[in-house]
Amino acid sequence: QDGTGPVRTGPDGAVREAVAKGFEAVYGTTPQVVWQAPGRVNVIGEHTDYNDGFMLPIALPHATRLAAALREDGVLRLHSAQSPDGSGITELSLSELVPGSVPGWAGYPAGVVWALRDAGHAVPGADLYFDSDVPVGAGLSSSAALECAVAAAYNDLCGLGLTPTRLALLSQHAENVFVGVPCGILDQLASSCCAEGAALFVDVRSIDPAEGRTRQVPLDLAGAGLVLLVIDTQVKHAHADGAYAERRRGCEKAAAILGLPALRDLALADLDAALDRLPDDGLRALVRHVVTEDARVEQVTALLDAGELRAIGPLLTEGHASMRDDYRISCTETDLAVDTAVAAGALGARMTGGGFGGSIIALVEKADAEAVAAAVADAFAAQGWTAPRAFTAVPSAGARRLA
Ligand code: GAF
Repeated sequence: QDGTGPVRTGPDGAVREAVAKGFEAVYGTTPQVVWQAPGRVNVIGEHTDYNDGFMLPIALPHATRLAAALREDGVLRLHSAQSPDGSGITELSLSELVPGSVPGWAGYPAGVVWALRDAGHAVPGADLYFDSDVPVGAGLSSSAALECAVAAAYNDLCGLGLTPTRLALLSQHAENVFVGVPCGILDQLASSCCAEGAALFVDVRSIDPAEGRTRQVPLDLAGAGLVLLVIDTQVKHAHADGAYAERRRGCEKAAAILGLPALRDLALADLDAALDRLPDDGLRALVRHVVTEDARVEQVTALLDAGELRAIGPLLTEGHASMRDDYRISCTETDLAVDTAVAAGALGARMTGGGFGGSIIALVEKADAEAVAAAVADAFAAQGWTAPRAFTAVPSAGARRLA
């Protein structure tokens, strides 16, 4: 069932040692610390983050591991065990780090070092060695895992005393400004702040957990006899980045027309009246998705709080229909995966992440998990498409140091 490659489930000490060995092989010295930051799936609440709304992600066991040692010469060196060029080391001068200056995957870790310095933390250079099993391009937040691992390791090494929430914000700033991707805060909060055995309810207007709004919601799937399947369609459509930015602009335009700070400020009860005030069907559909999606996050969270895990299924499937019909970010492959999973007995299913491919999640009875994954695999084979990869999402911890 697990087709995504090895999830390092060994004891922390063994994983730490393996990653430290990789560091030593590349840099010839020993690392000071080893950290890891996970990928995520979002249970519900898609494209709500940049509308100041709600979402409910869990962290995956899949993570980016980072072995790190500080340097005193103003140089940042980066190496990834997954780098296509094998043994290459990217060497950067801290004084030359400016937004847009570092192409490819190295822009994410370099961006975090830039963001820390931009925020007034005079952090030094470092040797960084990455080894990740978060599938890339699968909508599972491999970029956020990279960023949050760097932020957490620097926080530790430099004694910055920053909270996981603050580290998530710095990571998002790196992605927005240094890399130039206009993402919201969902992925970085999930990677930094999730807890084992729980989903993270996020209210973007109040992300400091001390305020009591953003909080851990216990999610014992196994105890309830359930499995949350992740099925990676292995498809990523090329226009995704432009389409994301376009929808974000559409939401901001609609909020401005309605005289609201953000679409989060539109109550579900006022939705129909607000739709009448918008000039076209395109904007109406965006607003309908965001407002109903925020409501779904609140409903799913209430059901989880009440221990009614099976009852969230239909809300997941409704969320998919809303992404497909109103937000128009689904695609043939994710639609077929969702429809097939539901027809094969899933309690509910939806695409997760930014859209235009990537992964779906399906909530299934434990006894049905293999049959549902097989049904989706068969449906893809019948179309002549690349085989999807399925695995079980176990709610895991956010960024942590491996001792
Ligand atoms: C991507 C973005 F990075 C997130 O901020 C979020 O908007 C998500 O798409 C959609 O919910 O993962």
